[in-house]
Amino acid sequence: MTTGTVAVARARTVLAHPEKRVTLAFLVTGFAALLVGALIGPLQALNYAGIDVYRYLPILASYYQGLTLHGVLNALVFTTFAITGLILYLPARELDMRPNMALVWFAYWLMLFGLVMAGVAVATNTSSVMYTFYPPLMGHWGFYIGLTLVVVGSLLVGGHVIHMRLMWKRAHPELATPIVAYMSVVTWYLWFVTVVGLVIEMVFFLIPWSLGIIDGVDPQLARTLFWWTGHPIVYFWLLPAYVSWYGLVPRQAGGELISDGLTRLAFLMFLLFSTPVGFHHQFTDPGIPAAWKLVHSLMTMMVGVPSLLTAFTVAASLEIGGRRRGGRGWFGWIPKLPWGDASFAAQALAMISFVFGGAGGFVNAAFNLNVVVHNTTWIPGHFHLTVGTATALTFMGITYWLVPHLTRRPLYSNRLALWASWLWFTGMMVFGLGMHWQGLLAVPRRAHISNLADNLQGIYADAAVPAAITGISGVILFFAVICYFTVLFGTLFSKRELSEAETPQVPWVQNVRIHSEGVTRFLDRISFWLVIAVVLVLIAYGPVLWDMFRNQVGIPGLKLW
Ligand code: HAS
Ligand code: CU
Repeated sequence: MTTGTVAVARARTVLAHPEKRVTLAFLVTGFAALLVGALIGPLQALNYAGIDVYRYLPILASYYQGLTLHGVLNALVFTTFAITGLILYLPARELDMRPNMALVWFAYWLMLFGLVMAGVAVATNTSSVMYTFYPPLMGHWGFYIGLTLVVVGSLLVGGHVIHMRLMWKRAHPELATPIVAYMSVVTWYLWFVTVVGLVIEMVFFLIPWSLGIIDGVDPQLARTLFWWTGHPIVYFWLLPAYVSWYGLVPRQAGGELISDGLTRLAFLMFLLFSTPVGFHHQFTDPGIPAAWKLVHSLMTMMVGVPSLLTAFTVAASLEIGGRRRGGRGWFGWIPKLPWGDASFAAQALAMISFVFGGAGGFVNAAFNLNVVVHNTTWIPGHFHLTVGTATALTFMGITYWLVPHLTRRPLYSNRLALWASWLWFTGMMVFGLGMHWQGLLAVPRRAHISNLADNLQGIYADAAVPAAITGISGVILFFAVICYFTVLFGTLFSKRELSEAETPQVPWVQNVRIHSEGVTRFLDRISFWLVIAVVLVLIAYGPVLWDMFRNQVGIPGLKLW
């Protein structure tokens, strides 16, 4: 094909699929945030090896400013932007519907505006409150309003995707929602139930407080509202990765979806059990009756079940692929998987990391074991295997086919992409080892450990080995970041254009339409399940929050930096 015909073909696909551009905008913004956030990561790891790089870095005022930027950009901004793009694009394509572009672009600009506001607030060291922004630490109002706008923008897109699915159902009442759209829509419903706590916290407490309209905020109430959102948000990060693990990766591996019904059931279980569990972040908080903490602890075990289901079904779907490629024996199918394909390898490695991240989660969730690990480096160890690898590495793996698909540019280098994926996986596993281990030796999280006061010097000397391991992981991860972003930008700025035939297509695992009957029909009534989810939240949070609302003790803001 000549350059001219390629350009014409390209213009045609852009016209036919205007959602490609906006998806790319969401992805690139999210990954740009990750680039900045992830480059700060090695500094955190080196801190835990006793090396204080902050001393030599004039652009960051403190360890805590660096940690805030790291957590906000990676865990809040990267995830929300990338997810919004991903689970807008996939269901729109699967349902073959055009999103309302004006609305979606408006949401994008609103989110970008919010990101700039919050980013400026943190960058100017007015809001070193970390990504949990617990009062009485008080940030700048721009920080709270900015983050709220990011959430509002994502809700606009989520509401629109839900609306698209309803329109599709109206046009096809006899069919069940196709599987990827189903998973995406349930994830958006989950996000709506999830954000209620945070929105109340922001709108009624933190924003008026930071603007000086109210004098104080009750830290306990604010923490409780925060964790209403703060736990299920982790499934908002995880489920888009599951969309890929269930709906796309098996195809990339030559396998198939094990069970359509089980997949839908797993997602509904997340919708039901993700939110009424937030007290597992507050086991050590006073003011919450132990009985309610126990209820949340048990509910947490329930929300582990759909992930356990996923481990078996996704592994089985890959096993089919490995056996079709000639794998024999119990484990012989594993080396036969397409490990040479960077997109597959990244996501398979992400799955493996999640086995360890998930197992640690059950330790955290156990009422009594939590006391050992809470507020130690064990916790960042846990969440770098979950959101930092299961989610982030999966999203990286997705970009290896999605960015060429959206832009018609060839992947910069599959080989370098493989390096990036393995380095990320190795770095995070090593980091996980070092941090979990240090946590068991009671090293606190979020501590500027490389700059201890004189009377505390040597207090963590028994953690020297895991501390060194943690430091090494930071160096590995630095190289992973360089490799990954070379691939991403190399792809985006490539001069070569792919022909239509060369451009990767969405690897749908199941391209058939299923009739809405029997159990499938029951599972497809998502709004019915939503009502049950809301009732469970009201039961789990109602009495405690009611009590807290009536007994508020407002505390003025503190700035410790
Ligand atoms: Fe967690 C704290 C409990 C999952 C993220 N978690 C955190 C924090 C974050 C976080 C960010 O109960 C810190 C918040 C803060 O700053 O304070 N977590 C759990 C439990 C699960 C869990 C029970 N967490 C996640 C996920 C996250 C995440 C997912 C992000 C994406 N977590 C806790 C608790 C705390 C906590 C307490 C508070 C601790 C404290 O004291 O502060 C479960 O959902 C985990 C279930 C997972 C599994 C694993 C299934 C494995 C799969 C892989 C399959 C592998 C295959 C391999 C197929 C059961 C699905 C195939 C083979 C090949 C060869 C390719
Ligand atoms: Cu949690």
